[in-house]
Amino acid sequence: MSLVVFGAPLSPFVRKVRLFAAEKGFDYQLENVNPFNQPDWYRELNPLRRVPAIRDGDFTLADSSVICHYLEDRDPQRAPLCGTGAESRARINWLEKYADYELAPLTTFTVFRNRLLKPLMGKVCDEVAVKGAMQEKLPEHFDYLEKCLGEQQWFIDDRFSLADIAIACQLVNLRHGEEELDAQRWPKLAAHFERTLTRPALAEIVQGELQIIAKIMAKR
Ligand SMILES: N[C@@H](CCC(=O)N[C@@H](CS)C(=O)NCC(=O)O)C(=O)O
Repeated sequence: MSLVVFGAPLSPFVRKVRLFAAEKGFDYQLENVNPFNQPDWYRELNPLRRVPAIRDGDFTLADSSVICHYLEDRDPQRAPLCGTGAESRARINWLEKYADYELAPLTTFTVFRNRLLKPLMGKVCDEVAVKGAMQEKLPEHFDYLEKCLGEQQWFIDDRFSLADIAIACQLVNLRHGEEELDAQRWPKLAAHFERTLTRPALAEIVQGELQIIAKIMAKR
């Protein structure tokens, strides 16, 4: 498989695809595309101009969820990450959507964007929005996820899946935005995050991201 992932490493959706590919054992190459300053050719890969997109041979595809499900369908037997059986698949899809559409607007598009991206673009961090996300909006989502996890190590059928990947990818952006999940209030979810971070593929990806952030900070 000659897989190319297009996107910026600090995007949680790009991270999701990279981690998914790595966990399935697919080699891939990351080609940097800045979501806020894209080359014209990128429109061919995604008319919505969002990252990530992939090229697999002659085939191109956009959207992290669509891409992950495509990679699963390419080789369903190899390290299955999207569940086996209708119920498991549906529950994994639900939590993936939950991460992408309920967590991301807060963890990534509010906390991470305000704390890291806006200052880089010469804009002012909206601390009121960050505090609102952390104190008023995210707690109900963390309560829900804490309950979903229960006594399991992994969200669905106690097997590592795309649900774990999607949720952890959002929490990485929260951490990049210098905020943390309160481990006293949500101990199971916090332990799940730490457990996911010890997976070699994610540890390597996050290490690379921290180096990028350190370089950006040094230039400021
Ligand atoms: N549903 C999409 C969301 C992708 C997304 O929003 N990516 C952001 C970067 S984190 C982006 O490209 N933003 C640029 C824009 O919206 O113009 C996916 O899962 O791939």
